[in-house]
Amino acid sequence: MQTFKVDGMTCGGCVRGVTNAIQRIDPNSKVEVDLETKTVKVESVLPSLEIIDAITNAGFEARTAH
Ligand SMILES: [Cu+2]
Repeated sequence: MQTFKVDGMTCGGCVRGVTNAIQRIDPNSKVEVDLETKTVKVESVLPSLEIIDAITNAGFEARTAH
C-alpha cells in the first residue's frame, strides 16, 4: 500500500479523475481516495514516482505521505 497526499481535489469528479489516471497506467491497481484528508491510498506494483506522475498529469499536486 502506497499513500500520497494530493492537493486540488474538491469533488467526486476529482476523485474519479485521480482514480482513472492511476488505473490507466495500472488497471489492476486499487485506489482509495479520502477527500477530507486529501489522502490517496494505492495498491499497485508501480513505483510511487510513476503514480505521482500520473496524478500530476491529471492536474493535481501529489507527493508521497508517510
Ligand atoms: Cu472536482
